[in-house]
Amino acid sequence: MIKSLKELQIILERLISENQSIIISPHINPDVDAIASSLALYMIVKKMGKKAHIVIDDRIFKLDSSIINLLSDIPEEISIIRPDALPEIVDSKKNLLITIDTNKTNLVPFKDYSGFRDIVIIDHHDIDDLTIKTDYKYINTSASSASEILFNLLNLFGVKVEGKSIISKRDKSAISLADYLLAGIVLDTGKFNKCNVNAKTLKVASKLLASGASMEFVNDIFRSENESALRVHGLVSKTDIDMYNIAIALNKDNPDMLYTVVELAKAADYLIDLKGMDAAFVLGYVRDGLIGISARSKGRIPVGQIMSQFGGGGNNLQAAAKIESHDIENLKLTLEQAVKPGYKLP
Ligand SMILES: [Mn+2]
Repeated sequence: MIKSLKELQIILERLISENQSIIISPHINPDVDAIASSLALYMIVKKMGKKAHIVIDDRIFKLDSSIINLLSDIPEEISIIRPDALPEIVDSKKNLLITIDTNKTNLVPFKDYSGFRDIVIIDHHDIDDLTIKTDYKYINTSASSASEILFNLLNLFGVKVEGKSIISKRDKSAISLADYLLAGIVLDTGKFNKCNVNAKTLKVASKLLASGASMEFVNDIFRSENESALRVHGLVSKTDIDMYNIAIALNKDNPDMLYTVVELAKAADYLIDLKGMDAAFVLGYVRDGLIGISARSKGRIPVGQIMSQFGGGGNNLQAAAKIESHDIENLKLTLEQAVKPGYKLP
């Protein structure tokens, strides 16, 4: 475990210069915090005269439109790669992997780590059994976000965040690393509404604004999030409550519509909160031929067990599964059959 940011800086300096290929991996289905902190880390590697590659894994989940927009804004000189391109890059014996905004084996796009000489984790989430095995773990659970950690790390490395250095490819407007990092903090703190906000968070936000970060840029990102919210409402409005206190939702009017896993989960979260609801299941295509199910329960209906019958997992309050299928209506019928035997009236 790495105990301080200063120690992290020293380790990064050594490992970045010792290794040939440097791979930065945010969690799969990256959010704004993961992208912003990956970009910041990219700048640190660049400052050290090396080139890094940021791996974006969109194979399982369809990325949110706000993320697609953010990624398409990033200038070409910053190497964004998909996991398929990794074997070509990780070909020497000197490869460094830095995971950011995650520490879990199931949230990075690698099956094995034998190709990496060194692995560094930079994260604000707690460790558990799924944490990637490495001595180089910097975990700061009191930081609001990976963006907050990276802002402080940029300062240690002497990388400037002010100045509109990144020119958006889409609308040619000038944006800076400060814009991205502020957006990361705003996202992870629920617009400064969550308990993970403390004086240090606000200090970083204040410095980012002083460095020229634009609230307009941040608000723009959330506008596309609002579009996503409307899609979630659309799903919720098409819910069947055929069975007593069990909600099953899918988009019957437009069954082929693609959703992100986050959207399915948000719809399920909304439904389980309804009064008297015991379980909620939301079905939607996450890509062509792959249907996601997000399941929630108040405890009486073992959704974890039910989702494991579909090859998924989770616990008995929150669970999910992904099923290869082109027939969502039929999957709903199978799900109804699976739900019924587990249901006991109070
Ligand atoms: Mn985060």
